[in-house]
Amino acid sequence: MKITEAKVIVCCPGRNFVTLKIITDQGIFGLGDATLNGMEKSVVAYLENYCIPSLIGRDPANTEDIWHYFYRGVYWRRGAVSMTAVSAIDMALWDIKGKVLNTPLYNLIGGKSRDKVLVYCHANGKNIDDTLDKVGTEIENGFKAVRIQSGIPGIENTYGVSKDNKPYEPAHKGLAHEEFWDTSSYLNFIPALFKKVRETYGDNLHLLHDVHHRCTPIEAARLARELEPYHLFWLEDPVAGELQEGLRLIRQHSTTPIAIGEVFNSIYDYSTLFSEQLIDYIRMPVAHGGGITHLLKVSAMASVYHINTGFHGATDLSPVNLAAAIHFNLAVNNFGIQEYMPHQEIVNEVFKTNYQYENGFLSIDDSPGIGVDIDEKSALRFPYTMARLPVNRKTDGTMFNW
Ligand code: EZ4
Ligand code: CO
Repeated sequence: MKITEAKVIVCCPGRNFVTLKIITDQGIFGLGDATLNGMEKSVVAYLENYCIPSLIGRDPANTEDIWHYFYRGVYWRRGAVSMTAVSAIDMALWDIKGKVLNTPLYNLIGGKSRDKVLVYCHANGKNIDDTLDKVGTEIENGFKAVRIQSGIPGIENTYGVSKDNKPYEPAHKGLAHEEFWDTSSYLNFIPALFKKVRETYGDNLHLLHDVHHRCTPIEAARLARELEPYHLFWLEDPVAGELQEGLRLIRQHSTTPIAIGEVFNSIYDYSTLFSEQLIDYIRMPVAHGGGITHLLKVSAMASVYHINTGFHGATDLSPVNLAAAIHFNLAVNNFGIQEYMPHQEIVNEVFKTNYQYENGFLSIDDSPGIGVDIDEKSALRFPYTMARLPVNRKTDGTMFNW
């Protein structure tokens, strides 16, 4: 079997998605998610100008060799843009492999270790009362785990918290919004929020919180320690992860579990965090973390250090990524939790999905490969729209230095 064609499909059903479609001489094709929020066109250019010409003629079965060809073979390796492209190629090839062998992806990577995948949803409120209401709604929707974010007194805009109840979308149309951030207001507010949540809803709900890398290590250590009485499932991205040693400080002060790495893209971003057991969950999604081939290695290494998966699953990753993540999460032993925000209804006009949410869990049917399809004609109805993630400054105007 040979790869005869590959194309990149860009569409914007409510938000931008980039999809790689790899086609073979036997008519079987595979899909990979290549969406990188706010940087979509860079991945498109890399795939079209550099990767696709080198894919033509290769045997799609050789997922391991092709992964190394595009990772090591390019010389200028790693980085979010190139790793998103490598991930999309890898995903599409595993999709083809499953279709050729007529079996779902999870069967190719260990079979089912569980029948369904525990997910967490988002409760984003304007203030404490609004946030508490939103948590209540998600409990009614059956969720066993909720990520809680809230507008903060003294901060005009809080990342990802919409002022008008729009669907979750941290990116804004056009150029990047400039927002202001004040860490001391934030640190004073968050423990009080979680105290209220526990008082209102009790001890059984799993609670998560995302710091979006806005603390220094010592600030994060204070937050993690002050949140201890509320037994978080995890505290996410407490600090920027580039300085891996920075996580030592948080660990020395707190038993709050730590998740990190939605912006990471290779195992080398994690090596110190793993070997010193400085974190508890890995966040790289299939679409940015090197695809199935690389994440199998990352999660295997993580399991040696008692670290579990907790993949990024925001709506700015496409249904192809979510389906691939469900297969992966069904298979690996050290699955922890999967982030889940339902895509807007309009996304279903382009993507035909094979997964289902029920009562706090996601499951997937047994269609071969990843099992998601794209309606290319329908995709044409939703052209790319420029959008960027916001930029943060301190209240005195200094660029935030995380
Ligand atoms: O900032 O998906 O854990 N989830 C998150 C998300 C990410 C966006 C970036 O595109 O942090 O809100
Ligand atoms: Co996050």
